[in-house]
Amino acid sequence: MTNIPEIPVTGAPSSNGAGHDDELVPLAGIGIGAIAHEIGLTKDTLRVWERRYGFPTPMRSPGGERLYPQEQVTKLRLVKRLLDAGHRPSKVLAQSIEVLQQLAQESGVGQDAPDAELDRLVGLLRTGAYDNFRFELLKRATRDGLERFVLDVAAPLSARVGNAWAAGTLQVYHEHLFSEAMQVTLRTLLRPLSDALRGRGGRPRLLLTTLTGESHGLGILMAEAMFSLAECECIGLGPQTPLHDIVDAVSAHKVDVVALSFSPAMPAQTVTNGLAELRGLLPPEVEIWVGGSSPVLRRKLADGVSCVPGLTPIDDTVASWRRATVL
Ligand code: B12
Repeated sequence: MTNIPEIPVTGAPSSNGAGHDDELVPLAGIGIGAIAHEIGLTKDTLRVWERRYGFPTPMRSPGGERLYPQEQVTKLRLVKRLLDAGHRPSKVLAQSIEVLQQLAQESGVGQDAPDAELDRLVGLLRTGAYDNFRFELLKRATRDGLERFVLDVAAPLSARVGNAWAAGTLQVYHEHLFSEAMQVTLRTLLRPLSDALRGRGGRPRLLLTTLTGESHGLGILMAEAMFSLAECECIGLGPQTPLHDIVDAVSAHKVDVVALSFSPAMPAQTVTNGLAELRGLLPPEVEIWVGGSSPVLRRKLADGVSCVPGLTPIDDTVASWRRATVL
């Protein structure tokens, strides 16, 4: 969550309630760039909503910059999640936060399926028991195996941690600690498999990463685990690879498919522009497979870009590629 700085704002009521237009009164507010980044929207979208739907209603800094108070930030965060779940801006922006919370509850937004074991893991994170948290992840992963760990723990636990952050019961640093522990666990199990696959010529050969601006890297790591289990050769570059570096790596490693992950935090336009640009730079025979919970992926994508709708369809997607390709 962003810390909201105190910035002098003109035109706000003075402490005695009289209100002086020329008086500077410190009020807390967050700038449009920071809020757009935090919520995963463009600055233009925020301005359009303000004009079209009368919300948000930012204050102004002495220099005329928009400043959003905390309660509007909280409401905007909820609005974004409802839109990601398929609600329309015209139906949500004018509603009070109480109505939106009710709507979120009715549509299951931010709600976790009951699972006492996952709740216990989130509890360890919340109370700062990191050594125990890391140990429990590794124990579960070695006991259940890579596939079950990815599907039954890593994926639903990520969603739970995100929901807890959105509900204010975990902080951003908890998310960082969670990501670190999850990455270490996944890589520990994945490494011997990747080593054994190297040099076996398993096709398709995949390059896995996220585009610049998408810092969420767990989804693509989980996808790498599943592609490796499907006996594909995987080259994982980690998150945020610039487009030209992707193109260079594709040509150097004779890559068949570029696999990318998109979270809902990445603005829709950044996703579509990035995909269109990458498609134009790659040779046509190199496929682009995208996954992750960004709502943009549910829309029609550019030609030559396919959405893999989750981790379990990976086996079928790989099998179709193998059937369609003369190896
Ligand atoms: C850990 C985490 C972080 C870490 C990331 C560290 C790291 N190294 O990855 C840090 C702390 C940096 C972070 C930062 C932010 N985060 Co964050 N984060 C998360 C969290 C908990 C998990 C992230 C993740 O990797 N998810 C991706 C995977 C695991 O989930 P998925 O997209 O649903 O994908 C699934 C499948 O589709 C599949 N898949 C994914 N990719 C691919 C690709 C292919 C090819 C295939 C086949 C399949 C596949 O695997 C997943 C498993 O089911 C999520 C919660 C969540 N529900 O995801 C929030 C979440 C994504 N973050 C969120 C936000 C708002 C942010 C911030 C903007 C604010 C903040 N929390 O500080 C910043 C800024 C990030 C930015 N601008 O890029 C929101 C986004 C909400 C929205 N609607 O915009 C979420 C959803 C939390 C929430 N509930 O509100 N975050």
